[in-house]
Amino acid sequence: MIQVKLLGTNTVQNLPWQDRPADDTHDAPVWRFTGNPLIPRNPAPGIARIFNSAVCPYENGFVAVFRGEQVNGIPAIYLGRSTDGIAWHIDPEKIPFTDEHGQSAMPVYAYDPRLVRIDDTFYIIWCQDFFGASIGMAKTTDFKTFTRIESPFIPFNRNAVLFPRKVNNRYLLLSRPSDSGHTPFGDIFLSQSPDMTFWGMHRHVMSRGTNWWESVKIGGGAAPIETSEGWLLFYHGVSSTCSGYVYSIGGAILDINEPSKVLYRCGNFLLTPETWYEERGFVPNVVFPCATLQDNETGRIAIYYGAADTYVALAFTSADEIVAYIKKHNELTDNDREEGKR
Ligand code: BMA
Repeated sequence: MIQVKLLGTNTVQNLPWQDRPADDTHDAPVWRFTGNPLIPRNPAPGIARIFNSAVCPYENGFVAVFRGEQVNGIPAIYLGRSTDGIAWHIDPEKIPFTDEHGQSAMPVYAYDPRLVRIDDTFYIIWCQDFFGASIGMAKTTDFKTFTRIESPFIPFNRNAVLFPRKVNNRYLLLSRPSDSGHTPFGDIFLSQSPDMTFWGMHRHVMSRGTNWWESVKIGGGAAPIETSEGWLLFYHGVSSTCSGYVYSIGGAILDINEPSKVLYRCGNFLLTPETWYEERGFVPNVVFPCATLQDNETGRIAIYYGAADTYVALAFTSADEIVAYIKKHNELTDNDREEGKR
């Protein structure tokens, strides 16, 4: 098997981990944490469910930005802290976003947050109302003050994910332009910025797949992981069935210097709903990756994903195994390979 090096600076030695069970019969080398789901329903006053949430190493432990579905049905973002990445303390107050003058600047609603560290700044990226669904962003260095920064896009766009470092001296953001409803289409695009304010030089990265499990739409998941083989991307792929959409986790590897070029894309899903907490919930049959933790030394990767729009769950893989699996089942289309500029 190839030896894959994890190269990112956000390496963490104490990431949560379990070895793959010896009797695991799944085709893809991704296995679930036996303690799933991590957070029960009604985890704090006023919050009915927490799911589709992101984590980062911070100080000696971990922080999370949680999508908390409030009891009035409106999603908001809450802060969590953990020493082991498994047991979480959730702040019962919403994250207090402010503008650059320190005045309160709370989004009307906010969902599917990602949390990405670039140098010493942590960026929170989420979906919000901007006269239609679009992307909200904020930054913090201390998890006490959270300052909003400009929205990168006009509506409609959902599902934005930052790269953990600049490439060619530009910040990179993956997103999925969409519509105002349940969006029966969607590809992943890349946008670039010199300053995290002005976004442009848009490139197409990947189209929804020819394989059925990702044939309706796809969207970025966890922040791409820098490896010796390219940027390892866990994303979500959606198929349409008689009883609604099914969300699975897919994997691809993007060119390290030109990430709009896909080098490998796995024709098989890596994880698809099959446990009770993925099949049963507010929206059944959803696994929705939002973050990873990884350790450069061991190549271990912990994937945090939302389950059934109700729970946060955890799965594991290793850099060597997952890259080998993606390469073995590689199925690229012509537009995956191209720079994505027309
Ligand atoms: C998407 C987003 C996600 C959600 C998924 C399944 O459009 O709204 O937050 O997990 O649908 O309901």
